[in-house]
Amino acid sequence: MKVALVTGITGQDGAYLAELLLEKGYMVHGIKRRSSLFNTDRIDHLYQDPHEKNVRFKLHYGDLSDSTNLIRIIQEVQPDEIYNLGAMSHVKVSFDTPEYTANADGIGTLRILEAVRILGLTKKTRIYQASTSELYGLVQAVPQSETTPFYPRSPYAVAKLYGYWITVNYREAYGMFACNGILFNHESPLRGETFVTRKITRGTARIAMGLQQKIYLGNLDAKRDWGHAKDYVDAMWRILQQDEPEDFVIATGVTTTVRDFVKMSFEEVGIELAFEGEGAEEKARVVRCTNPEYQVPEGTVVVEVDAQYFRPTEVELLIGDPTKSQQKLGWTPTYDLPALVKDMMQADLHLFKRDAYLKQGGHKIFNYHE
Ligand code: NDP
Ligand code: GDR
Repeated sequence: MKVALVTGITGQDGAYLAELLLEKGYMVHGIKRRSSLFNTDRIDHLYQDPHEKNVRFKLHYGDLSDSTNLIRIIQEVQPDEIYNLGAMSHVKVSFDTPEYTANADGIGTLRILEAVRILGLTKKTRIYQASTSELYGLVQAVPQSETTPFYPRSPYAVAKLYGYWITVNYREAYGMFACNGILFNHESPLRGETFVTRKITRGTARIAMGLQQKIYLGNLDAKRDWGHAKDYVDAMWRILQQDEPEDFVIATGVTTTVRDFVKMSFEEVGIELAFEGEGAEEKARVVRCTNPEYQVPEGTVVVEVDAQYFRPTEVELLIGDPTKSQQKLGWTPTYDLPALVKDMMQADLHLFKRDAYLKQGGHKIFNYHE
């Protein structure tokens, strides 16, 4: 049985990857952080009682900032494959926590590589590093491929740049099977609530159900190449099954503005929007609502730009060139953007039905939103 170790297993990608690896018959170990509340919502359905026989899913407490902990876990687990998905992954928040981000996302990657080397596992253990399209940052050329120069635009991207290069360096210096997946944005119903797509789909669902009045957003002109996380974790696995270690861009090759993502989400609940104003003054009003289930009056302002969400340095345009991954990995996405939006909207409508019932029953419904 192959053994995998996944850092960041409690995150969006960790959850989908763990599911995929279990389906493929792996023993899956994951590293979770200690937190004052349960933080395993996304993987609770995979939990197996350690008292049972033939358990194939096990969690270990740990942190990418703690070398000795990583060395101990890797020694105990002796993984065939490590997927290093753990990171402070929010670009805007990295401007507030730059040093921590560098430690977890940059040096954290080094700690994994070094642990494998120290333990003499360089020939046994294959390593996947979660690199990112944020490395491209300020546009140098489009579409962005494995050979496009990097120009990171945030503390997050600069930390990931270190992670990218230290992975390449350990591959070249020690002959390790260590690969970067340069993944463009990928989303899902499990996406963190403060990333823009999920903020929009959950906001749209809540507005349709009368639980929220407006969504406040930042730069609506930003363009992203959005895919579905389910497809992207399959690419991660394929990258580690190759004969030779290499880096791959994983993307759909289609780019869309945040504004158009907003329109598409509202269309899912039968609401047509019109945008007016520019920059920090931009708003969107309801033109018509054709779904009798939802009553949002014509003329209601449901989206407003709030400059607090602008980033000190922005990445305006991402569009990936997936040619290499299509040819060498045989990877093609199964979800296009309309299918992704539909999946996320259906999940959020389902989720917030519960809050709508509770509200009808007189319960107070709180919405913490950033
Ligand atoms: P999430 O933010 O959903 O998950 C991040 C995971 O990392 C969580 O499990 C989190 O734990 C964990 N984590 C955070 N800090 C540490 C730390 N110091 N030590 C150990 N674990 C830590 O991210 P995604 O699942 O979306 O992304 C997975 C990886 O892929 C990340 O590295 C991200 O930067 C990268 N990436 C993501 C893309 C995307 O579009 N989703 C695109 C390209 C790259 P907890 O649950 O406790 O917070
Ligand atoms: P990104 O994702 O920064 O691309 O990083 P995010 O969804 O945060 O932003 C995408 C674009 O939307 C604009 N935007 C807003 N973003 C957020 N979060 N909140 C808003 O209110 C808002 N309004 C507009 C942003 O300015 C940006 O241009 C994600 C993360 O998953 C990274 O970890 C990963 O590496 C990259 O994708 C690829």
